[in-house]
Amino acid sequence: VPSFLSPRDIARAVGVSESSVKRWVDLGRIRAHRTAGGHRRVALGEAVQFVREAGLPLVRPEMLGLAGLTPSSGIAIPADQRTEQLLALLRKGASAEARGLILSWFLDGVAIAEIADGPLRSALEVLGELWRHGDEGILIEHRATDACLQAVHQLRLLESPGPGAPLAVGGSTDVYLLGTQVAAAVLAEEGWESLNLGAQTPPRVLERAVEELRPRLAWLSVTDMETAPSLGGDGLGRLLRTLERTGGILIVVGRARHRAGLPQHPRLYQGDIMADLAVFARGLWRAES
Ligand code: B12
Repeated sequence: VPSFLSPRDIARAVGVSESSVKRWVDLGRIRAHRTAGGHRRVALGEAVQFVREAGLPLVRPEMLGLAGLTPSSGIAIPADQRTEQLLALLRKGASAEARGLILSWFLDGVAIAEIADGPLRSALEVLGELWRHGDEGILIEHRATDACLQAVHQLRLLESPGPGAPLAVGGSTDVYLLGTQVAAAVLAEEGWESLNLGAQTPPRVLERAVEELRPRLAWLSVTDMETAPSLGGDGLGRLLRTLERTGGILIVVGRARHRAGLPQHPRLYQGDIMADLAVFARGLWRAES
């Protein structure tokens, strides 16, 4: 995938004339720079953002490196049908189609947090019951998780934070990868630079990152009920003291966070869903800039 596109590439992708795209660039509707030779060049992330905001259908998604996308029908899919659609694809192992579907919602302008809190979470909740039914169920669940991880990774890459973006660092305290990966993508969508330390990140490792990188925001995703109680101990206390010193804030979210015995602390925020993180990150950045 090229990281910079010409007006012609974009014109082909959305099925309009090259001169229209050039005009939009010149009007500032699409952010671009000029090459030494004076040609307009648009970063992939800017092009994608433009497509999302303008509500243009992608007639040739492969021009933006988004092959496999479910072609947009031009009719927005009702939110309550998204879970069923995604579930059907994940169940039968149609991973590329599932990824394309998620991407098409994103390009239709649905926020990453809304995708994650809605269909992604709901579909996995259904599939999460299957492990009780033996290996076939476990296979379906694992395959679905892989498809979702890939989709979220792609969304994250499409959101490139600009210069001067504030930094956020986080991870998951257990084996669960999706929550922390979604958090990184949501933050990228809100204009943050994000560093995802991934699964099995204990508070002391996050503290190390805070010490070194001084992020304004740190996050922890807590999903496993068994290991959650060990979170609220010494390591967390030290992490919070370090954040006090560096001026950062910690947000702890995940289905098992209430098991973690978290203390009341001015540097500690708790939430339940990705939308909480999006709102919080937006507020924090505004407050400081
Ligand atoms: C995928 C999955 C796995 C995968 C994880 C793969 C991976 N590397 O990530 C694997 C196969 C490893 C796994 C293993 C197990 N799992 Co499992 N798993 C799931 C499943 C299907 C999906 C979880 C997921 O990623 N969801 C997608 C994310 C995006 O949604 P979410 O986790 O709900 O998070 C939302 C919020 O909490 C919040 N959030 C989460 N983190 C963060 C972070 C931030 C910063 C923010 C703002 C928000 C936020 O936003 C999200 C979107 O709304 C769930 C089903 C379910 N109901 O959740 C079971 C589930 C969690 N697993 C369960 C079980 C029982 C297990 C096993 C014990 C089963 C087994 N014998 O295999 C093992 C134990 C693993 C361990 N040591 O902890 C149970 C837990 C029951 C309980 N007591 O809590 C569940 C609920 C399934 C079920 N119905 O029984 N699992």
